[in-house]
Amino acid sequence: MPETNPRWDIFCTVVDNFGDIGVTWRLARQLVAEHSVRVRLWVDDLRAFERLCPEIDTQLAQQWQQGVEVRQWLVEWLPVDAADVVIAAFACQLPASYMDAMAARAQPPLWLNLDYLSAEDWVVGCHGLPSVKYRHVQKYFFFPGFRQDTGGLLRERGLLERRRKFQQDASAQREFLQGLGVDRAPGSQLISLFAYENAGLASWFDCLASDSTPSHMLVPEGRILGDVERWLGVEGLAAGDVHVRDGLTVQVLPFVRQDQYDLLLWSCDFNAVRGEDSFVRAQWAGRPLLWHIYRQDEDIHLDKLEAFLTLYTKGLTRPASEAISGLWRAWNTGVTMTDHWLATRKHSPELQQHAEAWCLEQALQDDLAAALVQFYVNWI
Ligand code: TRH
Repeated sequence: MPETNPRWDIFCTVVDNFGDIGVTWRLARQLVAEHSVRVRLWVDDLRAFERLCPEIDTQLAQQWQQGVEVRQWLVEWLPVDAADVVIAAFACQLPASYMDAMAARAQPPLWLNLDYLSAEDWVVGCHGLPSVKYRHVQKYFFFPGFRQDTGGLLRERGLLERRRKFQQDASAQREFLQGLGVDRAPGSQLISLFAYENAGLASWFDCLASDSTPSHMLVPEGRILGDVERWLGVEGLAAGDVHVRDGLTVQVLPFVRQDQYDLLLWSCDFNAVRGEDSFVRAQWAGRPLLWHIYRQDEDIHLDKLEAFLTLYTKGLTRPASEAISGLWRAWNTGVTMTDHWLATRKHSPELQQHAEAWCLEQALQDDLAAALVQFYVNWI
């Protein structure tokens, strides 16, 4: 990569879970691959990173992965020059001496706070606004989002074409699933389940078990396994375990690398996802989804949920809209899922069509990496 290409620094603190590193790693790769910029990704927890990208060597202070320079963000910060563009992901606090390095540059860098994803109305008004200043270096808000006048969503070039090709290729799907040890029973619906602890799980699983259409539930190892164990009446579930209860087969999968997770979502008829990154990826899968939103104090996450539902359900018939909204609300408040799941099943052809239409509509927006690059071009 020519030395003249702009240099970007992306800072990521892993607060909990995988969303912080999931988003920044995806963004860093895309900036390098599609915009020829040089990216250093500073991460304070390489073990979380390793789960998404097993090639990561957690011992190294500096390494290159897929064209991205990955740097361990150590507590003892060693001075470095500041880059042309500096992204603090999710309001993380930059090291003090790095801020001094930003201020010491002849041409100050573009300093951005990459915010959390929300469909709320106020995001449009705040996207791109100046935030705080450090000496003469101005910081700006950069909001991802679902509407024009936001920063858009992460979407790699050619993603939807790759997805469509895979979904039309039964043998590629079979091969991928077999690689995970999954043998889909003919006529069964395939569901992926990635969620936080959830009291609504038992009622959903009861419903699936008693359905005349068999279901095959794929559960990557993670926080939901405790609820799955309680429902099955077993302990110590691990990747590879398969349990059948009437019409429901429950299979535990290993936590797959990030690029494989897309293939899992593309293979399933219905995806339960959580947080931020898996939520967006499930939308690009073009299949109906169930979102377990990240919980926040004073239930403000429920406002975010409603804001998204308002956008997402536009264009659905009223019964289908009520079915999917009811299901999402139940899942996020831990109440019984039974009636909502039955209603969702009833409207499944319409919800399927809608998922594809929503995906195409969202893909009309500039993707987040392109929007960031454009923001920089406009700023210089
Ligand atoms: O892990 P999360 O719950 O992350 C959350 C959210 O980002 C939330 O908004 C934030 O506040 C909190 O972290 C701190 O869910 P998310 O965002 O979906 O991230 C999961 C990542 O893990 C995503 O990049 C997909 C990836 N993944 C795999 O790579 N393999 C897997 O098998 C699975 C299930 C997920």
